[in-house]
Amino acid sequence: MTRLTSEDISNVESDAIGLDDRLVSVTGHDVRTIALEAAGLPQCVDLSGFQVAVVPITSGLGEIGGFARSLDAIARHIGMRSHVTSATDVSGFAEAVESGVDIVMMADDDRFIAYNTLTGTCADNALGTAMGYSVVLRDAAGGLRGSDVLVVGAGFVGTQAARILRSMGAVVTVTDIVPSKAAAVAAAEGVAYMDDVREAVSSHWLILNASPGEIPGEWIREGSIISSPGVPFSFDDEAMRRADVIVHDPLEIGSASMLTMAVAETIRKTGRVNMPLGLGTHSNMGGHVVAMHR
Ligand code: PYL
Repeated sequence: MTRLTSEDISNVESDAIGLDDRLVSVTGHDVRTIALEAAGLPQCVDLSGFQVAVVPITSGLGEIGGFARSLDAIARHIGMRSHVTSATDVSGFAEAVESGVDIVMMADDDRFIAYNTLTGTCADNALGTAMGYSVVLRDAAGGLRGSDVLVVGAGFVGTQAARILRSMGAVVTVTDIVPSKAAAVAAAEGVAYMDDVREAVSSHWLILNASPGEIPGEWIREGSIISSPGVPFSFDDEAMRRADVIVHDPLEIGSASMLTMAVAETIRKTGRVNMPLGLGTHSNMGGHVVAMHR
């Protein structure tokens, strides 16, 4: 997993890049909507009933400047209540749990999780990122059923994305600079693979890029739609000219999707939701859903 730098995330707190506006222009949906879709929750879920605590973690390579503040801002941006704990590490986790929050978000050098204090489950950022960016690709493409989709990168995110995109009805091909990794994911997920990354990229116009490596612009087909969680962002000017859409952010879509996935665990476990009067009968989670918890 490539480690973010404080420079990578310097715009997250201020949302200076106007991610929502850019996402709405290419997918029709903002981060909150995409994150709820990624978690399989209806758009009317009231996230303000959930409290998040972000715990800075100093282990290993230590804190990333602005990381905890950025996560706090993302949680608020999708409508949740959130704060950063005053303590770090174990003390910060204890502070969060003892304060009665619903979700604890924290990351060391190897894992980035949203811990659900009610269910004891961990929503993982790799899955959240794969879900969120698969939804982005589907929405930007106007649906993926029967469409050829390429996943670049056979790591944690790419593997999950291959499974998710296949479940969305896409005809998935995986490629990686290490062909054996792509072959292994293809066998495990029941999808195709291509050894040659350049040939794979140049033969697809729907791409989920889950690799840290650069994809040279001359490989990219005109009009491509690229959903790209890969850190760092590595598309050259030619790529930006040829592609119709390239969606990338360093943290928001994956973190927001991880939070909604953690929230969905609570809703599933409690099963108690308030339905406003007059909505008549509802199946599943229809109508205005306000998750009750505690
Ligand atoms: C979560 C990001 C996405 C890509 N790479 C992952 C990464 O940079 N992980 C390291 C996160 C370290 C956070 C540090 C802190 O500030 O709490 N322990």
